[in-house]
Amino acid sequence: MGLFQKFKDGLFKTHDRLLHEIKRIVSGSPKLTETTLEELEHALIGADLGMAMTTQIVAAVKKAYETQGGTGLDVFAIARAEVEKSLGANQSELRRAGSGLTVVSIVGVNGTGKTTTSAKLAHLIQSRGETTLLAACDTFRAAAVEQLKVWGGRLNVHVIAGAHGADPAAVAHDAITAATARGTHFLLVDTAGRLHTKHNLMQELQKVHRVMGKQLAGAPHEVLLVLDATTGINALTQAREFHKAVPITGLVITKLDGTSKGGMVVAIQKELGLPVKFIGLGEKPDDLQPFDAKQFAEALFSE
Ligand SMILES: Nc1nc2c(ncn2[C@@H]2O[C@H](COP(=O)(O)OP(=O)(O)O)[C@@H](O)[C@H]2O)c(=O)[nH]1
Ligand SMILES: [Mg+2]
Repeated sequence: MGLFQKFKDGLFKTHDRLLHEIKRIVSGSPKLTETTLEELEHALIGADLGMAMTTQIVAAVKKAYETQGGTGLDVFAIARAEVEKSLGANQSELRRAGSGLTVVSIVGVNGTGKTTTSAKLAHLIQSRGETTLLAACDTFRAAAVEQLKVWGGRLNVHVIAGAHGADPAAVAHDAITAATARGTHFLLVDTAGRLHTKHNLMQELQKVHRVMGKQLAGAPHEVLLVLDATTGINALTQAREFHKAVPITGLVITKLDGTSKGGMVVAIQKELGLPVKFIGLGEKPDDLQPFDAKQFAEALFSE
């Protein structure tokens, strides 16, 4: 299956909503009135594209109508172009260490999809012919380590884990030692879910990162914040607070297949200025896809 089809299938709910609403609005009125523009605004905000992006699209539609009249009015093409322009150049490549092991830390609140994303990312890296190791640093819940081990078994990726309740920084340390000894390309560190409001838990995460950085210069080279798309634009607050406590280098937006508010990908990236590196479009190993602005815009606004 091609990338575009994957995006289209995964973004089905958001696309379906936008398609119906925009078609209804455009076909309802041959002329572009203030009412139609308001309805369009409403539809775009309803898909969580955010105020800034919505205003930009509506302004572009209005301008096209004023200069070219009804014939030049292709709302879908205009929205596609504006979203693509706004998301900018593709930055979805993982950061890498200059040489040797690259450490990727996967962080976020509970249930956003960190463990699943760690496993899917291991699968993606493997499919590109590189090696990975997983570190189970969610030591709070016994089930969390088990969950990662099940994934490791399925994907044939080794999982480094400590005892239940072990210090996650110690597990991370052991994992770097193991990955370095094996000459592994990527170490993916699955961390415990934590609320950005819990100061002690954020400190614990800072410690995990600090310990890794002492052991291996530059580690973690990439810190991916996992956000659940079904929480919509509310994820923005989460992201801002996390970013204050631990510098985030990229975003992963999961569960886009489960929401009609997939426009939040655009709003979040625009607001935070952090690149969306991967998107989760389902629960299977290859449902994590590198983000591609052009394909995303097309999947959202195809007719
Ligand atoms: N539909 C869908 N479900 C997902 C996606 N990513 C994760 N999940 C599900 O979300 C639930 C929580 O995921 P998990 O990785 O355990 O979250 P964690 O607590 O952040 O580690 C699991 O049931 C996953 O299968 C996605 O992209 N799409
Ligand atoms: Mg987990």
